[in-house]
Amino acid sequence: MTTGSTMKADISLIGTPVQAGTHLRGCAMGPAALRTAGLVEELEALGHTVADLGDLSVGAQQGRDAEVAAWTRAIDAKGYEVARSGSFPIFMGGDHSMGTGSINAMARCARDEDRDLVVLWLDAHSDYNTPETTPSGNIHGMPVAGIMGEPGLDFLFDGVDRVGVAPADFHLFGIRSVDRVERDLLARRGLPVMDMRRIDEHGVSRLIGGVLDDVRVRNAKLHVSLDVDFLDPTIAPAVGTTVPGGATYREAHLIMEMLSDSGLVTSLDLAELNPFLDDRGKTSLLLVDLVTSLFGKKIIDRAPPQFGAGKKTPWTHAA
Ligand SMILES: [Mn+2]
Repeated sequence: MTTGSTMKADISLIGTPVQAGTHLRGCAMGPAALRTAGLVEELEALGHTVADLGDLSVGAQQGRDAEVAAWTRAIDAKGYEVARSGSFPIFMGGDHSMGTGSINAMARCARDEDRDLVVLWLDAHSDYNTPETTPSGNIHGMPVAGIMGEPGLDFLFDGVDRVGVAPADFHLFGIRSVDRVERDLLARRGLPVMDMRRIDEHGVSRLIGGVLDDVRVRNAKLHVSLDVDFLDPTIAPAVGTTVPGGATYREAHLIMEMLSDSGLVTSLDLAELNPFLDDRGKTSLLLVDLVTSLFGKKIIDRAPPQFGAGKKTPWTHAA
C-alpha cells in the first residue's frame, strides 16, 4: 500500500513512545498527542481505513542502551508484520532513535520483495554521531550512523535481522546543524545531504522531485522519517532540539503534497514530538495536517474566488 491522492489506503498507527534516546522527557507523550490532535479522524475523513494498534512497550530494561535496543527490536518486529500484511505503517514517536527499528523493518520488507529501500530523512540534524564522536551522548543523534554500520552502534541491532540501506539511498534533507566530525564522515560515506542552503538555492520541488524520480525508475520503496525539528521552530516549537531556519509551513506542505502525488511512499515516522514543549497543541495539529497532506488532502481544494464584472479584484489598483 502506498500513498496517493485518489488511492484509499489501509493505514496502521503504531505508537513508539521511546524517549531513552534523549536526555529530555516528553517524547513518550508524542503518540497520545497525535491521537488527541485527531490523526485517526482526519485520515478517516479522507476515506482511508485506519487501525490504531496502540503503543508498543518494552518493559523494564537494564540501562539506556538496552532500552533503546529493546525498542528497535519491538518496532522492527511490529513494523515488519504490519507492512508485510499490506498496510501502511505510521510510526508515532518517540525520539528519533525509533528510526533504527522502523527503517530496518521496511528494509526487510523491501528485501523480501527484491526491491531497494530509499529513505528521506527530514531533519535539522544528520543524526550521524557515534558513541565516540557524540557531544551530547544522546542516542537520538546516532540512528543514521547506526543504520550505516558505524562502529560502536551494533548494540542497537541486538537480536534483529539487520538489513542495511545503501548510503546513496539515504537522503538527509533540511540539514542545518552538523557537527564537524559528522560532516567528514557523511562526505566519506557518500550520503546525499540536502542542506538548507541547497534547498534555498534549488527549491524544495526540484530536490524532492529528483528523489522521487529515482524511486519511481527503480521501483524502490520509500520511507519518510520526519523529525519535528525539520520544521521551523516558529511553527513547530514542540521539540527539544530546535534549530532556527527550518522548513516553512509552505515548504513542508509542498513536500507532503509531492510525496502524495507520487504515490511512492510506503511508510512514515513522526519523530521527536515533545508535547510538553508545545504551545496549545499547535505542533501536534501541524503534524496531523502534514500527514493528511501526505494522504491526499489539498490545501487548495476549492475553486478560486469569483469576482463579478467591473468589480475590483485583489490585483487591480484604483480604477
Ligand atoms: Mn532527528
